Amino acid sequence: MPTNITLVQGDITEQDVDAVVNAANSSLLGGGGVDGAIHRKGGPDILAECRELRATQYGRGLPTGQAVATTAGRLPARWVIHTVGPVHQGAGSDPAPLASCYRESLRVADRLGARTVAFPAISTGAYRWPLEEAARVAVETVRAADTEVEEARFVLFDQRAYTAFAAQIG
Ligand code: AR6
Repeated sequence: MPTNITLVQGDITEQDVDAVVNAANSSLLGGGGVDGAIHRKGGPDILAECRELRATQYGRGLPTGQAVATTAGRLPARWVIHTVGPVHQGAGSDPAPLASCYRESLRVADRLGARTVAFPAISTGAYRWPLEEAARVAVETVRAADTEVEEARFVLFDQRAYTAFAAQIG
């Protein structure tokens, strides 16, 4: 069954879903933006699990375009799926690693048995991906995904991002 795509403007840390996706960096050790908000609100258990993942599986960091899960600490969600978006390198930047973030996050969600998943607009903040293109890649990739996830909810922080995603949904 195709995933039902929904859009909300708001804060991803407040979403009552099975899993929230974190726009992390390859260190998995936190940062600003969504990453900072998730760790702040979710509490120290998430970081402890991230450190464990670094120690056991990702000594050199989580590669761009991949995804890995931890529990969600004090967030309403059950899991956080951490993925690393690509940094935009200017005109002609390859969108494939950005698409991979969405695809791999859904793959991890399927492995967990998550049926509702909230995504931020990956790479559109500190990593500077143009919003319109990032929205197109996000929506196309989730639409095309072969997944058991029933709802993929894009959670857009501001009106501009919401409008860009809404334009892609049609
Ligand atoms: N809920 C939903 N969306 C949010 C929230 C929130 N609480 N906070 C920010 N956004 P960014 P990136 C939006 O910078 O571009 C971090 O330092 C924000 O408006 O969080 O993938 C990591 O550690 C923007 O549209 O992620 C990495 O080093 C979108 O989320 C780096 O930033 C993504 O912005 C990753 O950069």
